Amino acid sequence: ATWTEVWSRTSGQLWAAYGANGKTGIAIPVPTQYQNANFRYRIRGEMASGDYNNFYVFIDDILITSPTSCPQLGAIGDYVWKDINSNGKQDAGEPGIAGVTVKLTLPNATVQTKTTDGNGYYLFTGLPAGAYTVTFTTPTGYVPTVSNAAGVDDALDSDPVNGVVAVNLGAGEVNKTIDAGYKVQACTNTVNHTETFPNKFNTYFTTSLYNKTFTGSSGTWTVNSNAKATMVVTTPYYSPSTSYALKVVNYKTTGCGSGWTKAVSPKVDLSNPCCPSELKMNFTLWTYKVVCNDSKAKLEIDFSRDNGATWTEVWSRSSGQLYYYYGANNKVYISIPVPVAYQNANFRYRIRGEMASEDCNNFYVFIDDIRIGSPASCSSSYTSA
Ligand SMILES: [Ca+2]
Ligand SMILES: [Ca+2]
Ligand SMILES: [Ca+2]
Ligand SMILES: [Ca+2]
Repeated sequence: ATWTEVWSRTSGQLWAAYGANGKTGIAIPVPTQYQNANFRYRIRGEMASGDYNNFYVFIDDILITSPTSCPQLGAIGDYVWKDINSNGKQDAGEPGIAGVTVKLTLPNATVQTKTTDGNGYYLFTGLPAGAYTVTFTTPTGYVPTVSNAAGVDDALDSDPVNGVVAVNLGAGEVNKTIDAGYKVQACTNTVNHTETFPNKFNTYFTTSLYNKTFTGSSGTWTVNSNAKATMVVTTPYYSPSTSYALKVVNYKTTGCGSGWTKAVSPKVDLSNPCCPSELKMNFTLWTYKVVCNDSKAKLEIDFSRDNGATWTEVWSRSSGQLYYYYGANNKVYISIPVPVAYQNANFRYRIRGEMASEDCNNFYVFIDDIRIGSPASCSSSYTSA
């Protein structure tokens, strides 16, 4: 598209230098910007309007050569890896990451692009001495590990700061210490839960909950009807050491010798937590008029796989214990471990209450903030979705 003139002679100059039908060899330097690059050349002739002699050029031997003082060329590379233990060091067993885009800005501001190979390697070659910039593109699902970690050899560390490394390359230098480490980003799954309360929900409480707003760890919800209340909870990202409010349950048993009254939760989806071990459910719990002293009156919380066919008791208190620990109309916060069998799986839980025959006081439980969290000691070697 754009041509640069490198040699031009008039016909008088041509005649003076070569004569008619003269055969000669001429040397024309290749311009600097076309050295070490692909280029084309063209030959153009023009005849004056008053002169009808013919004009021929025949070229039969083109040589492209290099001077003996050619600059020594170097290279910059060479590795992008998965820093599983997040220490900023290339440790044994930590694999390379393929397909990562790496850009090299040359001293003349032009940019070259490479992609890491199947083993995480890249290499820019044919580089004269000068000031370069290497820019790494963070691969999807990863975040950068610590840069230039203290005490780690430069040959084994991660170099980019905000994705960029400045490199001063000497003549003929091959620098393979420009490496980048990444760790797996926390999972980014969100889940919406909707819960509708049963009719006459508010009548279970001495103070109506109508129009009351409650705040959980992941948002707020409002009781928007006297008859029913709907809550939508969007969980935050599943990641270690965070928790989220899940649903609301109310529970009531009343009357003498009422036997078990059950409340069963919707299915709880834990099929894709980042850190499935040591999950706990935390309940905020109100009790009302727990005055029964008969041990036959009690409250239980059970877990089951998602079909609810087989229940496992995980928490049980008699009314005497409830009263002893929490008193009447109290608000408490309890933590119940999710059984191992239900971690990383779908499950339901149920709350059951039983009233003794000789005690006719009412018995209520209201749970408004259920959280499923992971411990802060979660391993960093979990994998993303
Ligand atoms: Ca490491
Ligand atoms: Ca370094
Ligand atoms: Ca390095
Ligand atoms: Ca390296």
